[in-house]
Amino acid sequence: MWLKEHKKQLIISALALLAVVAALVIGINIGKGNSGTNPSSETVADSADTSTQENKSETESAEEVSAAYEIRVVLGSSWGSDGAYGGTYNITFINKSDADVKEWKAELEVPEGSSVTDTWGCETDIEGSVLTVTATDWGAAVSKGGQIEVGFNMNTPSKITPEIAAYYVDGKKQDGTALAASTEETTTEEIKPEERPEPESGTPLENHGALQVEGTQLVDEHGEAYQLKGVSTHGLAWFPEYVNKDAFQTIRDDWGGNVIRLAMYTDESGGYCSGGDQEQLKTLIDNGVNYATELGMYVIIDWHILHDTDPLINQGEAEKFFAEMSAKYADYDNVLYEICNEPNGGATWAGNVKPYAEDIIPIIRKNDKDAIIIVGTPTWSQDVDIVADDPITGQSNIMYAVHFYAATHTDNIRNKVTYALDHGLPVFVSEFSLCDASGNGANDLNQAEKWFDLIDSNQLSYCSWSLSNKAETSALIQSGCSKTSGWTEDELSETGKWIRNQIQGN
Ligand code: IDC
Repeated sequence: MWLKEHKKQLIISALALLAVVAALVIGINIGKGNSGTNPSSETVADSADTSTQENKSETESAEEVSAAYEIRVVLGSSWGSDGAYGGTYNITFINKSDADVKEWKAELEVPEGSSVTDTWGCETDIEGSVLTVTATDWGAAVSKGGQIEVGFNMNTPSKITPEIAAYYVDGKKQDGTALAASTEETTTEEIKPEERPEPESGTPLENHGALQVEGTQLVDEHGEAYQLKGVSTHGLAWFPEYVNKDAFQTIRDDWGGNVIRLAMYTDESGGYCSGGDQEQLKTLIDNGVNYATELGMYVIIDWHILHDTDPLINQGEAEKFFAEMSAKYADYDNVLYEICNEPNGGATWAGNVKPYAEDIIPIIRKNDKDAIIIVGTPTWSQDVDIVADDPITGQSNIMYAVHFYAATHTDNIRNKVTYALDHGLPVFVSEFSLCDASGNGANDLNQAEKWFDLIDSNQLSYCSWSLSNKAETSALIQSGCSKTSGWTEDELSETGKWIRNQIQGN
């Protein structure tokens, strides 16, 4: 009885919360874009279509009012008090047209005196009360039917939900004025019924020992092809609570995973080279390595460059860090090093990443002769084809990172992987998710299946982003769930359920 009442209250609270979230969402829909009217994408929210319907004039046919683009701003977390508010704002751009978009920007109304402190996937500029947000890097191009979410943190004199005054797609101002509230959509594809795999007796490490690279294949101590399958943490500084032994054990015993990637941002807020507490971060790594070791799992120490674009920028710190890590874990057969998560921006293979790797690898090798070292590749670890034409020579047990976000990265990146493998380059999918490159937006499970065909047919190793309950699609745990281990299936996000199923081999 109590439970029933309690459940009812929970449902009421959840509904109230939803209403608040919906109220905080401001969107703008365009009646007719400049590039077609066919909203054929499965990734587009139904709620957006409903709002378009509401705003159509009676004489327009359904086809004519189909939105070509949708753009909306969501205020995520906010903090501060009277006179000084701070908030995280995410802007989702949905391309419902039948043509790819190369660039887009939005003008938002903000109170005078506002300032942006941090951005992802965009650049910002404030003049008076107009904040211009220009999508850049991974945020700029949105293929037809796709969507992207970029964002920024902003301080404002008062708490606001900014309105979009105007926006531009490929240089053309869009003339939409219809306002619509919409909520984040979720894809409701049926998840295959779970079937537990035959549990391995003994731990992964006991059974497979020190790993090596043979040709393009990761192999175990018996020379048998071996696939590492597991999850990446979110930024260690942001979600330290998931570095706990029970969490890793859940991944091992319930999910069937054998690897955990410890992602340590270098340049984001709280990053190792951007004011983060280095000792605390190293303690988290040490705890993570020890829990993994006690559980007989493999563990990747990830130098998570991202905002810093070029690994050369923090190379001095990286040298000290990897000297220390490799000395500490020299005798651990289960530790892998990932030396630069995602070079991007102007960082090229020949000019930046390769020279960096050629400096860092010998530093690790001085202490640890044979650990697997994963080298990031240019364009957010996508250009394995370029690397395949000019790999690092004279070293063994080197692999190269390829990362994908299934709703953004499709055939062209898979083709790069195939090219790389065909040219003898060992590839490791050290980070991926099913949604778009922002880590958010709708999952594209069709594309994810295609990726897994490629992964499994080549026995590629992989880690899914991210072991956290952040309110974003790529988080594996439901955002309402605060448990840090022992999650039931219901406590996993759509992504979490799908990945668990995948790792389990169903
Ligand atoms: C994202 C996180 C998000 C965080 C952001 C910070 O999901 O919560 O605010 O980083 O910049 C990557 C990166 C990875 C990104 C992820 C999603 O390696 O750090 O995490 N992504 O954007 N490459 C492609 C996508």
